[in-house]
Amino acid sequence: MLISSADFVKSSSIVSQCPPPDKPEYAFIGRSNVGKSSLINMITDRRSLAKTSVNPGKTQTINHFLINDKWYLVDLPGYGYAKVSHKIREHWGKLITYYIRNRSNLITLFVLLDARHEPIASDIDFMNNLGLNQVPFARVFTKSDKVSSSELESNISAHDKLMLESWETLPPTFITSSVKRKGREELLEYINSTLMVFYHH
Ligand SMILES: Nc1nc2c(ncn2[C@@H]2O[C@H](COP(=O)(O)OP(=O)(O)O)[C@@H](O)[C@H]2O)c(=O)[nH]1
Ligand SMILES: [Mg+2]
Repeated sequence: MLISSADFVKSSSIVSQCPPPDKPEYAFIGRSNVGKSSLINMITDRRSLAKTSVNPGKTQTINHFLINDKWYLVDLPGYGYAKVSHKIREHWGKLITYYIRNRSNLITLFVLLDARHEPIASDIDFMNNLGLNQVPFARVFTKSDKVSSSELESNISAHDKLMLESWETLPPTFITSSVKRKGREELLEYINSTLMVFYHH
């Protein structure tokens, strides 16, 4: 899929401020610093569409970008940043829970996971919860340029093993590097194929 336009639409601090759910939407979520904004810039081929964070974990807004005048790409606030207060964390939880349960046009939630790390319990819990709430999601292992292929393989298989404790099948999985531009085509192909399903219903 070619990206002919990518425009910032708005930042919303509550779900009711989000643009009307009239176009298919793909959202990116993950811990602060996992590489969300970099991935959004890499996918859209815009150097600074999404701001790469200066204050990790501090921005608690939902940012909408309109791609090709046809679908939304959404940068969700990051979680798990140690320096934020309990209050901000609680606000994040409520905002995200409300967003993923109520955003009727959400096609796929991409859960970003740092390829350098072994599974983190809160990420696994988060994905298990998506399952309970029937939110379609995919995994994206980021920063793959920072690990050897054997480390990558072992981290991903540790993830798979944990997920298979509660799932019969694994979600769609992507391996990316915003620095090496890896995984771009695969992600865009996936988005394109699900867009077609949306427009044929
Ligand atoms: N080596 C490498 N660094 C990355 C990659 N993606 C992001 N980063 C770096 O990781 C840091 C956090 O990235 P950012 O996109 O702001 O993360 P966010 O908080 O999830 O939006 C920045 O210093 C980025 O330059 C990647 O694929 N490879
Ligand atoms: Mg960011």
